[in-house]
Amino acid sequence: MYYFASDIHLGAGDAATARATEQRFFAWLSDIERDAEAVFLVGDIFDFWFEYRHVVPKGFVRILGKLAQMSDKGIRIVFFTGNHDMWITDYLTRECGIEIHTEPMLTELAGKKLFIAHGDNMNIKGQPMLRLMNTLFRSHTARTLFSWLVHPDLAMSFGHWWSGSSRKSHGRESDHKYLVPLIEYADHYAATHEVDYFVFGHMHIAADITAPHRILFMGDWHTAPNCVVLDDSGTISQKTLD
Ligand SMILES: [Mn+2]
Repeated sequence: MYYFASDIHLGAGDAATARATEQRFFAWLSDIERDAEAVFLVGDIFDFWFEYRHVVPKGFVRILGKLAQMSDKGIRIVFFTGNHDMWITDYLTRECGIEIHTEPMLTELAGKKLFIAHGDNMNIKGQPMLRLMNTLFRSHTARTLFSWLVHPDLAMSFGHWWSGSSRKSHGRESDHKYLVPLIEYADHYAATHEVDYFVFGHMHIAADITAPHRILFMGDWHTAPNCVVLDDSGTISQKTLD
C-alpha cells in the first residue's frame, strides 16, 4: 500500500492545537505502518522549517522518531518540500532516512504512473509578486545569507509570523476555482506525458477530479485530516480520517 498526505502544518496554531495535530498525524503513521510500502509526504508537513548548518527547529520529536523508526523498518519515506518547508536541507535524510524532493516527481507505483507535487510554484505566470517571492525564497544565495545573518530565534519568530499570514490567505476551503491553475497544469502536462493519476496538495481543498484526468487534491489537516491511498492493484482513493 502507498499512502499520501500533505499540508499537516505541524506547529501551526496555539500549543494545544499544534499538539493535537501532531498526535493525529502520529496516530495515522502508526496505523499505516502495518502495511505501508511507502509514504509520500507531499509538502507543508511543517508549518515552518528553517535549517541552519548545525541548528534545526525545536519540537516534532514524536513525528521524527516515528518516521525514523518506519524508515529503519524499510518503509520508504518520500518528502516533497512545500512552500512552508522549502528550507529543509539534509537533516531529515541523515537523521531519519527520509528522501527529500524539491521538484515534482513522475513515478510508477502499483503499475500506475503518478505525477506527485506539492503544487506551489506551478502555473503562476500571471502572478508576478508570487513569482518574485518564489525566486527569492528558493535562492541558494539568499538562504545562505539569511542563515549567516539572522539569529535562529529571530528566524523562527519571523517564520511563524509569515507562515500564519500565508495560511490565512488560503481560508477558502470549498472554492474549487482555486484548483483551476493546477488542473490546467495537469492537462498541459498530460498532453506530452503518460500519467494515470496526479496527486497535489497546497490548495487546502480535498477534491477528486475524474475527467479529463484523474487528479486527487489533498486537503489540509486543520480543516479535516485526510489522505490518499493507492493499493497494490493500482486503485487510488481519497480518505477523510476520523
Ligand atoms: Mn499548505
